[in-house]
Amino acid sequence: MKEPSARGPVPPLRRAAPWIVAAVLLAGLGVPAVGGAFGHPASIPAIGVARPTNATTVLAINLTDQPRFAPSTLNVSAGTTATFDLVNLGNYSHTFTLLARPNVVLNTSWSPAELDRYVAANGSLANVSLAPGSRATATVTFNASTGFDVFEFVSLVPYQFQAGMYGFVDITSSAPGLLASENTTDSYSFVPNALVANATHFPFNLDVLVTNLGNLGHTFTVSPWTNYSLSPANFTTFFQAHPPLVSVNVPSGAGQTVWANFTVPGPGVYQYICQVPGHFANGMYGFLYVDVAPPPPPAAPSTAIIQGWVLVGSGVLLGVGITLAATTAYMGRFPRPPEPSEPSP
Ligand SMILES: [Cu+2]
Repeated sequence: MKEPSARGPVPPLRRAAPWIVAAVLLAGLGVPAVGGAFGHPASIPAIGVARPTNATTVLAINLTDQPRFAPSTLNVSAGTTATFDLVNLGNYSHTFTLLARPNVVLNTSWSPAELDRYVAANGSLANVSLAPGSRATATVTFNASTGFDVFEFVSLVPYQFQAGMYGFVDITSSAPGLLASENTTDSYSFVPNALVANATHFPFNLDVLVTNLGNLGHTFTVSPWTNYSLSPANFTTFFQAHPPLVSVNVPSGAGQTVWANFTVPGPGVYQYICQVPGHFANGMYGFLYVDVAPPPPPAAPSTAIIQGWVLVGSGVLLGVGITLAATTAYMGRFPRPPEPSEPSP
């Protein structure tokens, strides 16, 4: 076996070379750690809260001596401020008296006194008297919680209600009740990935304005089931069996928007996903919390560029590296090599 000493003593720096390389590698791990490359904080999910719509509408009603309201049935979207534009076409006075209590149909066999007592006891949303030929307006806000309610209106002039002068305002489901905003990104995420909608009546209408912050096309697809987590592997077959509450295509291109208008049948947690292949699997989903408290908001992100554990870890790595480098530069390597047995010839 050839003795190493046969080639003469190895220079100390050459003997130390592997240790120096190892030390540089360790120090190299520490430098990017200090820079935060391994401690990059995840994006913080925000929570979007649905708010009532603020639409306004004008509804024209004629009051006649037949006596009738024309039309006698009106549709108003929940969340709408409605202005009733009232015109008395007749030669008698009439009133437009919109009852405060929803979903009550008054009995036309009541006497005028009984009708007056009911209105006095239960209140009205509007109560306007119109002299013959006059015109007046009444403005009433039907907030989001009135979705699917029906309000009756009557004339309180004696015996007009009993003769058929009444009608109904239907608060419809076909138009906005609550509004929310959602965004899509090219990093396969919904921002926010939690929406909160609080309602007192069900079902109610929720309109979500989805804006594309990136360039990729997406879908906004809401599961019909509550408290059920979809799987990237089975959502296609799931939606074939259980159609989503809504599924809209979010057009590609930054700034593109689309409305997702749908009816929420009841409280619970609804998952929404992007159906574009691969997007859901990459984390493109969120949850709609309906009358359910969302999870507590995440802790505020640290404003420190370098977090404590990153500093400690990188400090240890740098220390080990510096110690090894200094030791090998001074001593060569461990253990010390055997002394040469004999001088070279
Ligand atoms: Cu997508």
